[in-house]
Amino acid sequence: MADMKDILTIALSKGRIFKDTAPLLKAADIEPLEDPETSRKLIIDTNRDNVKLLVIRATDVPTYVQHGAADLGVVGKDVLMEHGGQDVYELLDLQIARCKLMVAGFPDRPLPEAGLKVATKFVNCTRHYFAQQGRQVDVIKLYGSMELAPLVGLADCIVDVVDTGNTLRANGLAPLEHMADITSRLIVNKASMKLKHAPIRDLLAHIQAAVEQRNNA
Ligand code: PRT
Ligand code: MG
Repeated sequence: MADMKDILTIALSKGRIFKDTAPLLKAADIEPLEDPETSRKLIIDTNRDNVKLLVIRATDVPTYVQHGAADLGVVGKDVLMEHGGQDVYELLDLQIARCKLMVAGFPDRPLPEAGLKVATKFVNCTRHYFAQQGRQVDVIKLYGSMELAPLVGLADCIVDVVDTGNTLRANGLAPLEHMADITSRLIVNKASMKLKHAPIRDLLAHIQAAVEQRNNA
């Protein structure tokens, strides 16, 4: 039985992040004993006595790591920026789940100079981006399907992550302004980094090697 102080918990979300993280974990000799995509378990044991996976919503990952409920996490930079990253260190850019944070709207309609209404789940990022440019905006918080907001007059534009742009196009929208390039990051709780330094360093070295090997392949 592994000593509790040597147990590492890694928080991550199902879907694209798990899919792209699994090969990196495997290269670090970490394999889940159950498939998180189909299992109803929220804590997944791995082949390693001292490593467990917490499978949670993408937006909750920084919160678990901030409070030390998970030692480590894998999270999109978009979600991390929106959270603020309190009490976590960003250890490594895993260069997975690549996308862009963008302002999007109607391709043929310029955005109003004043009274711009922006619908998004990224309210902090959005306020920061427009404030930096001295543009006044009304930010409308949504939890999903942002593309609908301009179509029904709820907002002039949206702020969302875009990959292929197919979802925007399918709704008659287009990217208008590029805010940030996004990839997923390995993050760690600041206290864990001190208390569990050796196993975290070891894990980091293996994952880093896996990222480099994949990039050179
Ligand atoms: O889905 P859920 O509400 O649980 O949470 P989530 O959407 O935050 O999680 P998830 O798993 O969908 O995304 C996790 C992370 O993947 C995000 O935080 C991003 O960093 C990253 N990522 C990469 C993306 C995309 N690509 C992406 N395309 N996240 C979301 N999308 C959305 C996009 O907004 C659009 O609605 O997927 C849809 C398809 O995109 P297009 O441009 O290819 O049409
Ligand atoms: Mg999603």
